Amino acid sequence: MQKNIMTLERHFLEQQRKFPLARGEFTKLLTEIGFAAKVISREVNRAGLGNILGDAGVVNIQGEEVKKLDLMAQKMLVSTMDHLGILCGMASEEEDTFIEIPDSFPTGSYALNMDPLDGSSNIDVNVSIGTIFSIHRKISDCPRGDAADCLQAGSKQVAAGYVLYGSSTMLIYTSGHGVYGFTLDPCLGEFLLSHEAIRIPGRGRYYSINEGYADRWFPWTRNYINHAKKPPEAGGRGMSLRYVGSLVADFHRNLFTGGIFIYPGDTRADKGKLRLLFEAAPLAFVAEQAGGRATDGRVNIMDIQPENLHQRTPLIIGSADDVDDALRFIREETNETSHVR
Ligand code: AHM
Ligand code: MG
Repeated sequence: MQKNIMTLERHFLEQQRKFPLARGEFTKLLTEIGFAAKVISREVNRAGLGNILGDAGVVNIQGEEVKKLDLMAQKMLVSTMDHLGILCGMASEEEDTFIEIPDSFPTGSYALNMDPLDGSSNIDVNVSIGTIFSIHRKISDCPRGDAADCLQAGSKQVAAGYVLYGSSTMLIYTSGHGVYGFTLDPCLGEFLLSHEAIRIPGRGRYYSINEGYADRWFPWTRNYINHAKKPPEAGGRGMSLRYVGSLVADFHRNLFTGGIFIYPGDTRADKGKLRLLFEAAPLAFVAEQAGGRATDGRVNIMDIQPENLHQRTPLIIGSADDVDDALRFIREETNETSHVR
């Protein structure tokens, strides 16, 4: 029998005792995210049996087809979080503007940013997808919150993490005191602590990038990737390629095995595709807390002050030494040109 079973809720309560500034509402907030994740996990697991695969028939602010499961996850998170009296509002990859708390519910002192279901292209084909979340303290003077509460730099996050719906469902989070991982026990229906003080190796075996876009890459990307895959005897790093196409899954693998994930700016989109608030900043917080790094090629992701909710950013994230290698190639190029972003 498994010893010392540590549920998500018990873990948060114990953390709350260790860090006296933590308040009960923060524990409640994270526990409720865990609850929403369990419901989303159940729906994702049985998606092929119900009528919930496929497009929802709408296009989001990014101009992308929204899937039925995207909408289900968005509704589940909003309806789980909006009535707690802990949030002053939310922002989501699936919603154009700041999500207000309905007048009938009290508001609180935190704001939630989320990508309800990341990895849209994999939703209908039973490949790993995820939910990404990030929590900030309310900073606006507006009694019921406004977009400024969600528009904060990554360094101001009080907690962030993701849920991976993979061969098992895992919740990984940090509140600035290390990175913890929980695995969903499908029989108990509870997230149980399975990984403590997660550290990303300083260097990794894998590089993750969409090589299908190589024709649009700036030279530094091509030069770095050539270096990453060239065998050590030829002066390279001899790394292998792994690319799922779900950021959460690619990041999660590299977190444990070491490696680097790159979604660069290129000649078609100089800021790439990924969103600063909903994808890059939360994972940057996790990466840094695990001893890794995250940059847009010029500055740390955590230091970027967002200007709009759906702002995109190039993302280079993973093992510290691998990210430093990539930065070296960027610096070599920026000495000659200035189109890194
Ligand atoms: P999504 O939020 O619409 O799912 O888009 C984000 C996803 C990431 O999970 C993944 O890293 C990336 O898009 C893959 O994009 P591409 O197919 O261009 O490689
Ligand atoms: Mg996404």
